[in-house]
Amino acid sequence: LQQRGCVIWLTGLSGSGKSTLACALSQSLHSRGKLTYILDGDNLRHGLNRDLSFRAEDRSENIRRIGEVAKLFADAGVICITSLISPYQKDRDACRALLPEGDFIEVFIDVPLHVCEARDPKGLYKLARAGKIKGFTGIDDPYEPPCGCEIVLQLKGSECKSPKDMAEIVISYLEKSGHL
Ligand code: GGZ
Repeated sequence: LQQRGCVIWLTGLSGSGKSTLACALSQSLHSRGKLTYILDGDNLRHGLNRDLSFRAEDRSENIRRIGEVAKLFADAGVICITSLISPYQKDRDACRALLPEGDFIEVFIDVPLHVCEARDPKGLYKLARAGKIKGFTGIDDPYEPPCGCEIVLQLKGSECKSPKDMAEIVISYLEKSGHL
């Protein structure tokens, strides 16, 4: 196997497009013959992490476990893409510390709350505003934007970059960092 594994850690609000970017990125890497695996917070909460709530301690534990699993994939030479809100800097830093220098690539999907809320793909923001979901990230629970992350993906004017465009930015980074 001639592939150097790494972790591409996507962080951002609910509805910012993490899962969509993870899929676009994975497809693009597959077409280059790379092995990838997506660890999606929302999916893993139905299995591995089904005992965890959205309290701060449980979010930290969710992130810790997924960070450990991501490290195993990277050790095996896979490009592991994680897709979790991961709202706390200290939790993201702890996952970074598990990997060799340069192999943890933190990507902030910097979509403002009002845009995520307007998208509201699952209607969760509406429920949170109505007080039917308590402790929803961005509404009544914190999100700490990364400082010093490897890549920031922002809105271009009023338009969002397409998932494909965003995937290309990450791919260019991986080329420069020697992962491709
Ligand atoms: C945030 C919540 C909450 C609360 C349910 N706060 O957009 P989604 O729906 O599909 O993704 C969100 C997902 C967040 O899980 P993570 O494992 O990524 O979160 S964390 O990293 O903070 O542990 C959202 C849904 O679960 N969801 N309740 N209260 N998001």
